[in-house]
Amino acid sequence: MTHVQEYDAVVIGAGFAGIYMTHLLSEGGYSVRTYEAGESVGGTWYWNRYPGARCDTPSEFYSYTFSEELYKGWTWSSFYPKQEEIMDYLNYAVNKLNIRENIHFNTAMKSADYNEENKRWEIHFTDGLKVQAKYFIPAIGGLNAIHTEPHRPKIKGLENFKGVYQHTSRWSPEEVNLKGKRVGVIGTGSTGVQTIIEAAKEAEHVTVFQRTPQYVLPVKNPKLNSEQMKEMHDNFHSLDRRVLAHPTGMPSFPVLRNYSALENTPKERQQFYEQLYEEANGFQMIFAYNDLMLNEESNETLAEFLRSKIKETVKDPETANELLPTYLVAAKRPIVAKGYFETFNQNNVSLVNLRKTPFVDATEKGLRTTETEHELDIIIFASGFDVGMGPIRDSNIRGRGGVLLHKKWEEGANIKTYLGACHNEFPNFLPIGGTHYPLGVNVIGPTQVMGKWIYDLINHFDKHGIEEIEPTLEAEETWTNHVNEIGEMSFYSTVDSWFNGGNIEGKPRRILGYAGDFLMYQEQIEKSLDYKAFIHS
Ligand code: N01
Repeated sequence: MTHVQEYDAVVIGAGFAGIYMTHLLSEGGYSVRTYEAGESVGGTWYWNRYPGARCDTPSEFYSYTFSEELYKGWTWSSFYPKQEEIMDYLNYAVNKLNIRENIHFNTAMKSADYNEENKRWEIHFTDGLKVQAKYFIPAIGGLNAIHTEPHRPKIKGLENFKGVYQHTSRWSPEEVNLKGKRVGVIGTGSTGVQTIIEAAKEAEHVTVFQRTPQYVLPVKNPKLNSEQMKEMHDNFHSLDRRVLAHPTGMPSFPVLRNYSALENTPKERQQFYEQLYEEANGFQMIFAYNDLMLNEESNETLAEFLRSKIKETVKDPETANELLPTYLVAAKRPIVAKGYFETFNQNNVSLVNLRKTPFVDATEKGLRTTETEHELDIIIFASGFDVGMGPIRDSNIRGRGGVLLHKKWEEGANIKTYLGACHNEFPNFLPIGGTHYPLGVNVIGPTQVMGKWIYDLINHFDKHGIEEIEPTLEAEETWTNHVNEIGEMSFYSTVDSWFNGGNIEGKPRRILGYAGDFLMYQEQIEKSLDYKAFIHS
């Protein structure tokens, strides 16, 4: 009989969450093995290597804050770090935390089964490897296109296209050079917008295929000088407190006017929005007043301002018109970018409104819409993800009685979790960073809060010699109802997006994350610390 290696914990994925879990468990004396499908650490930042990939959370807070030494040992070069720099940072973190040895690369998970007899998880990998662990901790994120297929519009005859096509989440820079090429970009979310700006600089022509127009918040990206970096390091002592006290975990964006947008006259508002637009400080605009995310009428004042800026920027009125969003600002994930609308003034950029002229099929030469054939050398799918459900479905996770998690979730129609971190009938299964995690919050905050929560939970029950833990059905129901109620009340339910499954045709429309802010989320976590929600044996 072949020997099956057993660990206290197996972590899947070596992105921000996986690295943090690996560190906590290994420092706590647990045997932990982490399996990563890619050849490097980085997680989403490893896979999404598309042109222009950059983070829109300030680097000051897009960093681990649990270790002073780790924080102060790193220097960011700019306010908003590029994909390559985040990769360097995570490689630095793994080395500094001395956990590289725990990570097994180029190993993708295929399935995981809970064995009720020996109370261990059996995790299977695509290369035939099988391991066992008491705790199974997927850290694969919700926006994942590695443990599932990336989401692409179904375009008839794509196989006939003689050019190159790639999804941004599986980008290989070695294979695609946009210079001098005719490029089609499908999708105008955060990824599409960043890609379009870069492609417009070097492609012969960029055709933007847009389904829904977007608000884009302007940003400058100043370099960080040594004094600013020193100040960041010097302020470390208060960093965690500041992050935890901010509704989105980004304390550099305070509410600027602590009253309703409707309390200012239109002229006052206009002046204020103009000033903020000029300052171009990314997410700051949605914190201009304290009710922009709460009151539709207030939100509409900002929406109207942003639309006026699109009309002012884009010279061709017809194109400008096609680019105007109509829903509430930040009801879809806000986009932060520099110079997006300006690209439409370039001769080499054109816009296709897929609502008016949808795809018919792909041809040898490009993409055909109901209007015309667009000849292309490269098609870029910046069309997003089957968030939450995709990676869960294709990870084939079986709990008690061999029940598949995605079947229990009725393919997305009946998603249930407790705090997004555990599931009834799935003992010792503790995913971090996926379904029912906070939406609209700097992901590093909840990752650290929940990483610590998972570690403390394991530690607590282990100390008491407990073999199996899982939340009660009631705890799962209560949390899920809370998530759904808040989701329904929030702006996130007012327009189709990956927040609610509406980005994918036929996908059940369910809020996929926690729509309360970071403070509300932490309150819920606090309440759970008596562990009364758990059944154990
Ligand atoms: O994905 P998306 P993303 N036919 O789902 C369109 C994070 N992120 O990869 O709006 C035609 O947002 C779709 O259209 P519509 C961030 O959290 C962060 O861009 O659904 N079009 C949309 O335009 C972000 O929110 C950073 O109507 C179709 C686009 O494809 C998340 O990742 C950078 C279509 C998909 O947009 C996901 O962003 C990048 C179809 N059938 C990403 N299906 C930063 O930190 C979809 N689309 C800066």
